[in-house]
Amino acid sequence: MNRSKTLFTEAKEILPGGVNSPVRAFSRVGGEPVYFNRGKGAYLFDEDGKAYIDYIGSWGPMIAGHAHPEVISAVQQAAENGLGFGAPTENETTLAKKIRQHMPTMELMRMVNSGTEATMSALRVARGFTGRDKIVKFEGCYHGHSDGLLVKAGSGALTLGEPDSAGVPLPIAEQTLTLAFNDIDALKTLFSSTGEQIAAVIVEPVAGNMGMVLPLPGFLAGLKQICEDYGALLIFDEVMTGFRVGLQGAQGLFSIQPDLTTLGKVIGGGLPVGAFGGRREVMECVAPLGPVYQAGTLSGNPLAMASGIATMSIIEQPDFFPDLEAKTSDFMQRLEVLASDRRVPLATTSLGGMFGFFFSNDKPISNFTQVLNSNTENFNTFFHHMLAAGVNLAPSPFESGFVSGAHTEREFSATLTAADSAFKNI
Ligand code: KE4
Repeated sequence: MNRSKTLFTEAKEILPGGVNSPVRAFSRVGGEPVYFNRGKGAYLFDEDGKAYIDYIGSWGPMIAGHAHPEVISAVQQAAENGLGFGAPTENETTLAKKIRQHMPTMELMRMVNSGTEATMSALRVARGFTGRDKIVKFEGCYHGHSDGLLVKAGSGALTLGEPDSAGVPLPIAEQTLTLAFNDIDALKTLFSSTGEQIAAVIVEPVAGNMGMVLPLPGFLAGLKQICEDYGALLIFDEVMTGFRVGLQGAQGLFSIQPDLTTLGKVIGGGLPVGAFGGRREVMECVAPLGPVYQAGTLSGNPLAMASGIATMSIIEQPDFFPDLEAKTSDFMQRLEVLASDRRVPLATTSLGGMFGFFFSNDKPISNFTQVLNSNTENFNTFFHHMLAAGVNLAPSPFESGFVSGAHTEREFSATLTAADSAFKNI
């Protein structure tokens, strides 16, 4: 009995590709998605009752583990008081204060409902504050699906951007310039010719959407300096890394103070929350204080705030991140040893509760070109072997993996046993 197959066939008749977000359709890895109907701790359970050790965690939010009792209880209590009032509530301030306690660069911030809304709004604020139109992003970094960010490099890195999706008007794409991640010289060259027109540089401080790629030493500091030199704003898109790579995010790990930060995922604990914020003088541009308009019916929703506050309270426990960092790093090191013993080239990375791996001889992988040269066929073979063994990995080589507070040695050793068997098939 494969109830997932039946459900997917039914879904494809009414949802594009049968999904509400493309990566879930298994287009990168082939085959068909598994339908889950329950999660608990480190596990998801499919429609036929099969258990999977989960390393997607709803793409990052489930850092406390699925259905954590404290999070569920907080959401239940909030729900009993109603689902939304369309008016300010105390918990919006409470969550904002929790965020700022760990990310003091977010002096003023606004809640939204997704990472896309957060980055789209941050770009508008940067343009409104600087009066400039151009934006710089990096190849392989993903910042959600707003028009100005679905852009790829033009024919030459210094030329105007081209749409990376149908439906994005060329004039909008041309305002976004795309460079190679970790190439600070290319950024200096671009700014020397165009710097006065650039409103902001947006970057995933640790790239998580081309697989996981760390910044090279000096890259982030170089971004910060160049932005300062030319009066552009530095936007850290920490939708994925925020409260995932550490309690202070990537900005704390790398001691960089961005002008604006965008957040999502963990701060909602699984419910729809995003946030953008930063320097007070910049954020005072935002309506109703200033001329940059931004709004949202469900922004600051009581259930989402309750879920975010409960999740933050769990990860603020003194031993949460030291334990998460240690077990995730140990997991990746053991995976790399197993691959090496089986003569399978594998490069792994981890920071906090975030990890990535590439089937590649390159070590480290530091840019999108190297990512594209990794062996995606090996990834697909590995992915399907692991899924059959009850291990749920991201269905794409260009994603990252996530460990929760609920993952224990029991899960890691079962995962590594399955991985060793998979490596024998590669
Ligand atoms: P959302 O609009 O999906 O909440 O956030 C967009 C976003 C912005 N910035 C970064 C760094 C992100 O990683 C994301 C979304 N991440 C993807 C995972 N690669 C979400 C999964 C999906 O698209 O279904």
